[in-house]
Amino acid sequence: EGEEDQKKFCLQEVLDAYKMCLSEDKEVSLQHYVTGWRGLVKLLNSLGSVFSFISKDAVNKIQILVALMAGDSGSHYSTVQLMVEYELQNHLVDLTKRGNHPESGCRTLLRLHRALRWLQLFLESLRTSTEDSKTSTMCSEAYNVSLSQYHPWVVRKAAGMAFCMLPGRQEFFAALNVGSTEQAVAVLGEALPLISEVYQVTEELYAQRNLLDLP
Ligand code: 1Q0
Repeated sequence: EGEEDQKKFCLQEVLDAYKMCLSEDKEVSLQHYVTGWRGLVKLLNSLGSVFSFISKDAVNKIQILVALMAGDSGSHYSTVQLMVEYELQNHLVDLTKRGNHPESGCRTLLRLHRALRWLQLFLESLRTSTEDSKTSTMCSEAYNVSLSQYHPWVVRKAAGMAFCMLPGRQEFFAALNVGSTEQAVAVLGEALPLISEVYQVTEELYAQRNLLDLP
């Protein structure tokens, strides 16, 4: 394993990624979007191996996007806006049913985008939680009103079981590696508006282009 993989998760890194993700004219940088997810996956992995079925899927999607960025058409994948234009114009997206393009950038990013909504709700709940709040409850409540609607019963069941294995609030905040609980809450307060804006910009772009239901 490389040095990078062993480095401890740090919430500040994720925060920085989302800070750099949006340009002044609201272009979403794919590079920074991916960096944000890489950091979150690192955190998820540090919480235990019961979450690996989740992080494996996230890593798979990250790798699809990284390959597109590094590929021959990489110049069209610097921002989400350019990616959408390029893939639509060149008919590289399966729009109504799975076909020749099961791994388009558009449908792959949509899966992460939906997960970002879950993250937004979970972090907001964590930020405003009190000492006796349960992380597993906050996590599943966020999941139930967001990402779960896109998952079949068996995945929802597995996710529910994994949530029960989340560390308690105190330990969870410690895993964020930004100091005391109070400091972690402050960094979450800083991160949330950034994550929300990235989510909002992507949501509007996908809605305009009718891409919110890509198979
Ligand atoms: C802490 C627990 C994290 C729980 C994350 C909630 C997601 C649970 C969903 C589990 C499903 C994973 C199995 C695969 C599903 C795929 O079928 C599905 C659709 O893709 P496809 O190709 O079949 O159409 N994939 C997804 O929906 C993508 C799911 C990606 C989830 C990525 C979550 C990684 C992030 C973890 C951060 C945890 C720490 C949060 C606190 C951070 C504080 C800053």
